[in-house]
Amino acid sequence: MTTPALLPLSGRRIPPLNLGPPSFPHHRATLRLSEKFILLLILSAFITLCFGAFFFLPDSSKHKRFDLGLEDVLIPHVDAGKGAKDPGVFLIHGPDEHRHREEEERLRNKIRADHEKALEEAKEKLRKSREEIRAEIQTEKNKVAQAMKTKETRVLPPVPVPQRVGVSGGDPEDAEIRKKRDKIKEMMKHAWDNYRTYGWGHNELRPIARKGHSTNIFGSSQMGATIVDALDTLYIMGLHDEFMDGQRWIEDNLDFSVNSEVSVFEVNIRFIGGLLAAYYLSGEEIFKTKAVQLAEKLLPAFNTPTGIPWAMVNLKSGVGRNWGWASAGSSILAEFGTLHMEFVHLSYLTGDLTYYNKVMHIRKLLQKMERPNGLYPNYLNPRTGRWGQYHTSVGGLGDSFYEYLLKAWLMSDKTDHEARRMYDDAVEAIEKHLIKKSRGGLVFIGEWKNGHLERKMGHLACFAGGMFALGADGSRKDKAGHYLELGAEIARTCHESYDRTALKLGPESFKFDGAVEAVAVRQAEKYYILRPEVIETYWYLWRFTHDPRYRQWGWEAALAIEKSCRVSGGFSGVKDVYSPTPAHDDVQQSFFLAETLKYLYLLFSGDDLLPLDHWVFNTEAHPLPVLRLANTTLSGNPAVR
Ligand code: DMJ
Repeated sequence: MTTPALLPLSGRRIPPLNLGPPSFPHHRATLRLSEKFILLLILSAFITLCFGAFFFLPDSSKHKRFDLGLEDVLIPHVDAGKGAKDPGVFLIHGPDEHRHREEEERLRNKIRADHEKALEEAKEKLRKSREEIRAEIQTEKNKVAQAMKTKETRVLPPVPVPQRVGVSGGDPEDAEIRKKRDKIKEMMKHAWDNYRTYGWGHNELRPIARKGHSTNIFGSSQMGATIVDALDTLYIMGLHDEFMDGQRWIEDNLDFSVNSEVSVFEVNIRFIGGLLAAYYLSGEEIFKTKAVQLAEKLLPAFNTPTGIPWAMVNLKSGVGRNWGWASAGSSILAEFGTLHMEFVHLSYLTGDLTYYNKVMHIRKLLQKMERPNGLYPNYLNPRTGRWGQYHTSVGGLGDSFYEYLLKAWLMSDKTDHEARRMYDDAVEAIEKHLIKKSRGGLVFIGEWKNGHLERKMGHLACFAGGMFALGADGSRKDKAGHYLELGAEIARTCHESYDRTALKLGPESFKFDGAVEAVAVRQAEKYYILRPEVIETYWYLWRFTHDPRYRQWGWEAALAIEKSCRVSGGFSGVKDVYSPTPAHDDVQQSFFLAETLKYLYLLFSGDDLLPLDHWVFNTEAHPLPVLRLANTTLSGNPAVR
């Protein structure tokens, strides 16, 4: 719709050249109509004059170059026969002269015909009534508006959408379990409703100050991170009004043309992952459209000498850079290595292989690199393609890179053997060099730093229990039992890290040093910020073993969160899990709704809700369907096969 806003609001007014829409004041439309007529008359008179003048010009054929084609003009002729050497001279000789005359005549006739046609069209226009002209102009305007809209909203090819298996339900038969699941749903309502009331549209919520909150990972703008992150949890919980509310906000407000520098990794796992999951669960096209729009904004991050993306990118300018704290200007393994699942889905849905090629390029590059002890260092310089500091971790900075190798294989319906091979190699190296048993018999994953093993494990690394269990099936030398057992050991250790605190919530990081086992030592490592990893591992272990201890441990964690993190304005992290009186950090992280509460809900649901042979969860717990490409292609379109 053309709006009066298109006219300058101040300064010199530009006289309107075309007819306004019917909603414009009538006198203005009438004025423009008359002007249009005058304009048309002048235009047709001018055309007549120009073409008439053409016939009064002297016969230009004498100048020989009149009717040279574009090619002739641009490509100099060299007359080898006469030995002419100057390529800058255009010459036409006897035998060609006749052909050129004919050509000239043909061109004249064409100009004459065009001229007559133009005159006819002008006359035709003048015969039309004002209404007809007005209607024609409006049609033209609509066409332009439509074309602009189409350009903004890229038309995506129709692709066979994978079956939406188990997107709802999972009602437990046991009344006790049902009660627990209802409690988790109530916690989700509490988190969402308060965000809705106090933080709507902001990235996150300050539940005590009761206002919006954000961090640098989301840049300077408010992009409703909690809304996007929470959508699929709301959906599977059957909170449809809340889901619709979120969908409406996304339709009306989620805009990525903002001058804001965001984390490529975080935006990918939370926003693109969240939007894709919401699309696959609900079938609502808007989520797919927004995911693709956002992905396009992330692509400039890959413009580095190696194709290893920058950690951050400005969504408007496309300028990228790395975190100032990262070793030697490096990109981070867990960041550039955690794009694969979402990018493969983007290629599938758009038919555009750009996304797939970007992540495959990263994989190829990593494969070529030498790895100390078979381990992947956490830092890689995107300019030189060399490793930064030799620090390897299955927790922060490394974690989800390993997770995505396994999940790339699962998501490909177990056909991406290369990914599986890389995962198996990596896990073997991790087991050999990083996994140890404490004196008290707790299995933990340490970190390789500066040439030695740090006997420290982060809360983030606790996700690996679930990963080992998930990767058990299909492991080398039929070691499924071994990996399931390893997953269970990690779950036990992480449970201990919770159980040995006053609040029964796990610290950010814990040590295995002498008498100290699974306990944080430094004050700065004692916080719990509503993280999901331990509960995530309980859920995977529950799905694979149905050992009731995992539901028991999950319930303990839920009660501890309810007791120490719940405040009247939502849920907050705590600063010290060893202090019996919780000091709140006043942040309700978006991943609490995306992951922690989702995994808890799934833990108390039947296995038919989001079955693992149909869905693969991204690292932010957003379920993406397995792509069974037997009848189609990665680009989603069978014709591209
Ligand atoms: C989440 O955003 C993701 O799980 C990510 O992979 C790392 N950790 C946070 C939550 O702890």
